[in-house]
Amino acid sequence: MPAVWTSTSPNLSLHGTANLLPWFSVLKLAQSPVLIRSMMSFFRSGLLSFLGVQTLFSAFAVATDVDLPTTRPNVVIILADDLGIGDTGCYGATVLKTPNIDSLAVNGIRFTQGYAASATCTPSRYALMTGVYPIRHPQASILPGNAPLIIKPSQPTLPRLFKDAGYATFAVGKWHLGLADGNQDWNKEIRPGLVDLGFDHSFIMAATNDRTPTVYIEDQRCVGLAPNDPLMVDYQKNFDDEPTGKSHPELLTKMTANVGHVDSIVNGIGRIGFQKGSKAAYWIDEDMADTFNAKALEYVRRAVKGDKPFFLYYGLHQPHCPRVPHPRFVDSTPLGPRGDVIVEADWQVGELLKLLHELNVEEDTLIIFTSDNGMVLHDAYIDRAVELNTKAGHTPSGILRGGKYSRYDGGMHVPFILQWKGTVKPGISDAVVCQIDFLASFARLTGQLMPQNVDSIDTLDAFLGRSERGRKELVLEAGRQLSFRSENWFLLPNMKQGNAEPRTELFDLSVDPSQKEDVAAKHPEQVEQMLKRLDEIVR
Ligand SMILES: [Ca+2]
Repeated sequence: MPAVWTSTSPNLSLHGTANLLPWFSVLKLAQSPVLIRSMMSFFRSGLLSFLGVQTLFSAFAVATDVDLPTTRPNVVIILADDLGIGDTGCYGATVLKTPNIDSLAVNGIRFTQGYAASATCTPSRYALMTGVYPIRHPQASILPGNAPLIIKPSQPTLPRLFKDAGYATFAVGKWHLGLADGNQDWNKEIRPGLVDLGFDHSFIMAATNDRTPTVYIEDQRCVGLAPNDPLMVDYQKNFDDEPTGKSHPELLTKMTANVGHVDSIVNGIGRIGFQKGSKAAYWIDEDMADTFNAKALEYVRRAVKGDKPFFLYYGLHQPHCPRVPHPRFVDSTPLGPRGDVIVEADWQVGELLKLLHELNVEEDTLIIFTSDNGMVLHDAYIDRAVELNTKAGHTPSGILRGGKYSRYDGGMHVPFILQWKGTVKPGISDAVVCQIDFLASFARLTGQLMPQNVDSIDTLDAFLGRSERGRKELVLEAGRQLSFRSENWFLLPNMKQGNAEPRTELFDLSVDPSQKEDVAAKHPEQVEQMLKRLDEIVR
């Protein structure tokens, strides 16, 4: 790694305020032979006369790279919802076939130590989009569908970064970071929305597929509403005479739940939250994969025709519940609906890859496939996931302990693959990488200034397979409770189990990746040092 990056390594400060490379550091570090060579090369390139001061400033960061291509790649982030590390063939699944996701691993880098920042949707996505630990935001918890947007338009965001770098920016699929101010009239323009965070265009669901409003939202407006039958959403009380899962269980014709999900009924399935009006606009779960994919492919076609690189954020809705595949994927696995929707998601990935190939932009496109948190089998709806997975011997968390909602490693340790054909050499990396670092890493890749006041750090070299050194320290979260990984140590402060006194657990992942043996009592100094460091980071 060039000295200029180690000397200012934000690894040393996860608060991230030191992420910006100041002028004096540039001058001081210009003594580095690597930087001097890079600067000479840059000056010789003759580009300098075309660039303003700010671009020159950014260029110093870029100039530290030895081999990065001069053109900026398209960037696609595909984020599955609740997909475990053991749910894809390339990470060891045998019952479940995911040839398209596996092809990304064959042609790219498969990370064995890849992380979401949290074990649940909203906080995980907050970290990915903003580069800030979700524990710093009081509302970064699983949000209702009518929650206000929890990202400030003034914050650095991933789409804003790409937009500032001259990209066309698109979002498709699951959002779940809130919209507008919390008092939204869903029949009017929804602002602030994704356009205010840097997305040129978007086609999303507001929250999750088990929450109202169950309509698609395109460019800040709900799709297909009837002007004379306004859409209304409420998370406190029902609307008069509207059937609910509780009052009319006979209308739950497709799926029932044994925990909650008994408010408004849509497509024979109970949801969380009440809604009324514009029923023709409600989504049909079976068609959701086709709908999102059509839009994602349309955006890619449109972008490739233009003269800008593009950034596509694609939030897959699978395998989050309710799991309702299109009929052509039903019974495609022995795992029931959960397995079938993963095969459906893999098909979506395949269609996107096919289009990039057809458009001859594969080598111009950096693709990341990952998941927003670990796996969950039974998540309220009754779809036999536990029974069928056990019977087939499928282990969606692989060898990891825990899954969605859990502070153990399986809560946030997820599939994580990066493909950039022609530039990134295929392989397997054990570097610790996290979605929170997309912001700083892509800032460097696209020659932008490092964002300030974020926890995101530049791990671009690890993402591109040029270094086995990823994050030294990573704060993780589940339900506002923290876990802390430092090198191969994994700390869980104040674990509470049953009526026992809370205690701190410590695991050594280098010898115990399944977190079977708590070694806190054996290593009190390590515990103390990590508790102190964690406090320094998040205080
Ligand atoms: Ca999720």
